[in-house]
Amino acid sequence: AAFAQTAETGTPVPFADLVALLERIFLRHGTSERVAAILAENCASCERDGSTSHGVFRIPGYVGSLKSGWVDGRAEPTVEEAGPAFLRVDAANGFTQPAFLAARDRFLEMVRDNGVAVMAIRNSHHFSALWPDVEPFAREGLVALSFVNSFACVVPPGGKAAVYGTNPMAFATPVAGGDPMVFDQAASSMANGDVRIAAREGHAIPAGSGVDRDGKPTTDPKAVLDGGALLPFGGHKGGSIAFMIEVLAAALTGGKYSREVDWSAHPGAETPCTGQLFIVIDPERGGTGAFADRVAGLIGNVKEAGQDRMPGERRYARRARTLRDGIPLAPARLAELRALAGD
Ligand code: NDP
Ligand code: PYC
Repeated sequence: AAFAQTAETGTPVPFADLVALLERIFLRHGTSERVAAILAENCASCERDGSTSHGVFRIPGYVGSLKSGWVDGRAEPTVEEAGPAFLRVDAANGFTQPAFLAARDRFLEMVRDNGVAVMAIRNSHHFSALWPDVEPFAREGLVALSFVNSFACVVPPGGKAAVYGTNPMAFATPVAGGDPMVFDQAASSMANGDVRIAAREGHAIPAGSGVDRDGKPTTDPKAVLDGGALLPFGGHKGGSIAFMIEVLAAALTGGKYSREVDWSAHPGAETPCTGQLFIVIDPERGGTGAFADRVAGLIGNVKEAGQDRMPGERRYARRARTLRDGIPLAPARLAELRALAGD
């Protein structure tokens, strides 16, 4: 993440061991085996790739939601065909990723048959990064876009009350001869997870990121979390993107708007229950026969022009390193995870 420091020191834990440890935590707190396996793989992948704001730091939040009864760790999603290229998925108050994966095979058939398809997921708790959802599509030769809304913690530009969530969007495209190009970014100045990490570690946040409870600019993460709010990135332009994501991920799917998320009766809950939209396109339907080469060419142009790093490259480099050397986890964090697993 842009702000949180990725831990590079600590006990190196092999990826498979981290997945197994997280799986035990989910199972111990009431999920089905399938849900535990999916969430453990997803969360360990975030930690592996250095997506620190959505790695193991989030495990107490997942547990809080499960323990408080806010989320159903055993939910059975339902998948409904709303047209030849439109799937509607009701996650039934469960986590989003198991609902998404339950529909994914049929969704891929729709994309192949029609050149494009939409998946609209509702009643779903997404508490992770989005890149794990979209990167695999690009590895299968497809272009993928996804949008999620979260919970009200972002004020519209010039506004006083939080209306939007941090509302991430992700884009993935195949690239000839290389890994997919994937960007995955919040519509806010920074992710709420990074604000929480800053508060925990006693760092200020960058000027212009957020406001306190009186609407005054602040660099104190605790003031943002305690009645304040984040700002959209890029002023009114980020505000419009946050708006679009509320429309696509909530109004269109039937999920809740970020400002409708009300977990006040579930102390400890942290996973917003909203919606997620996917739009996946088969780029071969463009008829150029050279799509992935063209994208590789564009990346070449961007790099020649002076951009030293494409989105996704940092993650891939860290993935290669941690798969070889293990994922460094601070001893206190590892102890906390083992305690949650009942080890
Ligand atoms: P960042 O600002 O850290 O990164 C955004 C994107 O920009 C990433 O693809 C990143 O690539 C890329 N990037 C970062 N720095 C550079 C650079 N110098 N040059 C080129 N590319 C760069 O992300 P955010 O803080 O906005 O979001 C962090 C995570 O939080 C995301 O994964 C998001 O999905 C998640 N999130 C989830 C929410 C939810 O409701 N589930 C809500 C809000 C956020 P790379 O990854 O390779 O560094
Ligand atoms: O980091 O902004 C965030 C976030 C919200 C929900 C999940 N992550």
